[in-house]
Amino acid sequence: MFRLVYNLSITLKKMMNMSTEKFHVGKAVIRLVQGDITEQDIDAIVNAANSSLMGGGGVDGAIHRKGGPKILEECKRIRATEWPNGLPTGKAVITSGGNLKARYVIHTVGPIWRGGNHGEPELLAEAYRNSLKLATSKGLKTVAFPSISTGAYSYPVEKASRIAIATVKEFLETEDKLDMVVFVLFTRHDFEVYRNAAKEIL
Ligand code: AR6
Repeated sequence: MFRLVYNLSITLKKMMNMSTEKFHVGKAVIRLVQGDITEQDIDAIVNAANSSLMGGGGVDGAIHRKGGPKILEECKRIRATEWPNGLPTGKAVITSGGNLKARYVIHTVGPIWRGGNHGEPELLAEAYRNSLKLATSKGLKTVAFPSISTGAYSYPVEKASRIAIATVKEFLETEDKLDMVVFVLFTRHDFEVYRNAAKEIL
């Protein structure tokens, strides 16, 4: 009996982790998956970083932990050369993927939620747009995003998901160099929220 319940819970967990949804925009695909972005085998994953580029908690911490010290070294170089005062909100930079399966990490800074009247929607859209622009300028074809700003930066996920999906859609409509954009949502709840937004917008 214990074994049956145990096996059932493993199967259910696997099924939950396998949640995935696919949408088409032009010749590109937008895919939503529930999971861990550090496991993605893809050209580039996007890091929801902070201006320091020196790492932190959440997805940033997970990427640096799994990616190893090479990523931080490259971030330090970027700070020393391009952005001595830190990477401004909405901008993006790129490093290698270190020990990750992903070839590159694009680091961007989402806005901290301060009620919504401090330019947060436009800055969040900029973070997505500049990450995508950087990916295409490097000739990359596939990019995975986490839900930028909706963790430590407290952006309400219902609002953020609409901006994320609409911004990626707009980008793919005006530019046909990317094959696939994946949103990797860490929790079942976030996956459902993004799926609802995608069904409405795409
Ligand atoms: N894979 C996918 N998504 C993840 C993962 C993962 N491994 N880990 C967390 N998330 P956050 P922010 C989700 O806080 O709100 C950092 O300290 C998480 O559940 O990582 O942009 C930085 O250094 C949430 O849905 O990023 C900054 O200081 C989403 O990723 C600050 O947090 C974003 O949560 C940035 O805050």
